[in-house]
Amino acid sequence: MRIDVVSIFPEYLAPLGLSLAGKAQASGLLDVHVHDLRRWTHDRHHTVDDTPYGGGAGMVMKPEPWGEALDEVTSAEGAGPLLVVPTPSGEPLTQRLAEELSREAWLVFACGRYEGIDQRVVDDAARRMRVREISIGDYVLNGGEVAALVIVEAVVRLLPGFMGNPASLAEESHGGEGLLEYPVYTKPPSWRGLDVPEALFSGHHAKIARWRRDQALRRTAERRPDLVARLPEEALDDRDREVLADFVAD
Ligand code: JAH
Repeated sequence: MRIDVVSIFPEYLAPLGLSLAGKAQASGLLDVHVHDLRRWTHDRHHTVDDTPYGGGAGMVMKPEPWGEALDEVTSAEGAGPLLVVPTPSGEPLTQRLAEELSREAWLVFACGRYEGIDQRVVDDAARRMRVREISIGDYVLNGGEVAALVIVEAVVRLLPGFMGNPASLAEESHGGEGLLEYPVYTKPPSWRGLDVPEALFSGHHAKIARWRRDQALRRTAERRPDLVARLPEEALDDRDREVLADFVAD
């Protein structure tokens, strides 16, 4: 996979050279290129922002540097890029979306700052490439860079051949079960007066699996009632329904 990132703070993307994405790059699975948007400005002050039409607080990123940057960055031959624009008004990042992105050959991230990028940049890009405006959560950051890092991390760990153990991917939170993960424990069996739950010492696989599922259901009901509401009826057995009835908020 090739990833290009355009930003006025390219140094913000330095973590892409470290650990996860760094290993993927060293192994040849990933090829990351970070670009300074100001390279596509032509005035002496390298201006990238201007006041918003219609008034309002803050500044908006001018379209011209973005247009030139995206023209040049996306001009290479080969697979058509997917342009990703991190924005709080985008579609939510989910594990399913991360899986979709992991099947792309080429992602280009446009990281805005200030109040965002002139909408015509996205509308123009969409004339010749696929564009997805993506939100990593309902909060506002100072720019799209940190959101781009989050999206890249969620995607790169899914690249075929990245992790040693592909089976461990399917088992994790939000892998498809629709439940939060159960709590996990390791040695020692007692620590600071807290004991590992007895059920985990039974050695009975079915009993352990049932205990873990109870815990997962309990956590999900307490922390993510939205996920419980979306569980398909056929995903729940009678015991599941009993556990949920004990923990639904009322
Ligand atoms: C803020 C450009 N969903 C997280 C998120 C993503 C991007 C931004 N904020 C929050 C953002 C300012 C300018 C993008």
